[in-house]
Amino acid sequence: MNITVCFDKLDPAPWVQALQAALPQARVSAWAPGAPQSDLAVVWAPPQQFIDEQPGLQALFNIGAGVDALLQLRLPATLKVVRLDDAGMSVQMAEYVCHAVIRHFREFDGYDADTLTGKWSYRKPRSRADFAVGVMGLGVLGERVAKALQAFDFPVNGYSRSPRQIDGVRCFAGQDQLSQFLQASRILVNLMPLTPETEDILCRATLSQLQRGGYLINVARGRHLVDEDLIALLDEGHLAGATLDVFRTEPLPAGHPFWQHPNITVTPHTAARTLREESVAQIVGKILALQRGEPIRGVVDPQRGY
Ligand code: NDP
Ligand code: OXD
Repeated sequence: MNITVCFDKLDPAPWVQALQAALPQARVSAWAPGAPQSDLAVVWAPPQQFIDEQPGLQALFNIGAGVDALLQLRLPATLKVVRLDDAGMSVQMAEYVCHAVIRHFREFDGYDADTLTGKWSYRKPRSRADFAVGVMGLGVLGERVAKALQAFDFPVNGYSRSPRQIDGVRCFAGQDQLSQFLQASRILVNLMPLTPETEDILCRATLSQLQRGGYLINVARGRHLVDEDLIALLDEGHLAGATLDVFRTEPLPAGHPFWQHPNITVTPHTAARTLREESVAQIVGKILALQRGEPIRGVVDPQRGY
């Protein structure tokens, strides 16, 4: 079995080494133009040339949860695309989102500002009941986030494409229930995949339905958000702030208004990092399962786009 590794802007060497150590019977190598044919590939945002030069591939293992970059390529219809299924990302995502929610709810930005001027000043306790959190996307990451928020007693709403049931979460599904979901939420967490259906979904029409003083946490993809609409709603006072981890262009260009906006916190696409050890273990487990003819989790449905 030949396995090739093809990454955009990431050194493949440690992955080649780790995969080779876990699969001594296979031949693992980093892809370069003109490389020999492989059976399987481990990829992150590979170029179209890679796909075109490797028509014998049976499966692509994506080293992230989101496959939007991959599905923009022309892929053979028979090629199986497999995404990471948690692999240590859900706990990181839960940490990130809970941190952002609690920082906003408890007004820690205000205390940070007071520290700078040596001011000792309490803020009035706020009621959790007034800060319902809506989690858009109840998949591997969204469900973990919803449960983590519940542990802090926030009211949690959830939104997905198909109906879901999660204990203690008020679940909404499908476009027909989107307005109800938004109107029931004050803090919105986006954890949907980027697909033609979800592109630009965080826009004036949706964000303005959040309760007044709303707060956005976008940890999915930058192309979900219409940047100008967010800025306008913040400046008009309908939204109180936003924590953004993902952007239309990454790195976020110098001079982009998000950098300077007083109510926006920017992080560099780091909410849930791919962990090499966990990811290699998961991918190797799936390769061996496929060899035994067993079903695996995380196979992408190209029609749904995730
Ligand atoms: P999953 O595929 O497990 O979950 C996706 C969820 O979104 C599902 O609940 C799905 O609904 C829902 N969904 C999809 N399309 C729609 C739609 N049109 N309307 C409503 N709901 C929809 O994905 P993960 O939880 O593993 O990952 C989610 C995303 O997080 C990734 O695609 C990626 O973009 C992002 N991500 C960001 C990271 C970061 O560091 N910032 C790190 C890792 C991932 P249903 O349940 O009905 O299928
Ligand atoms: C992912 C990401 O999709 O890191 O895994 O964004």
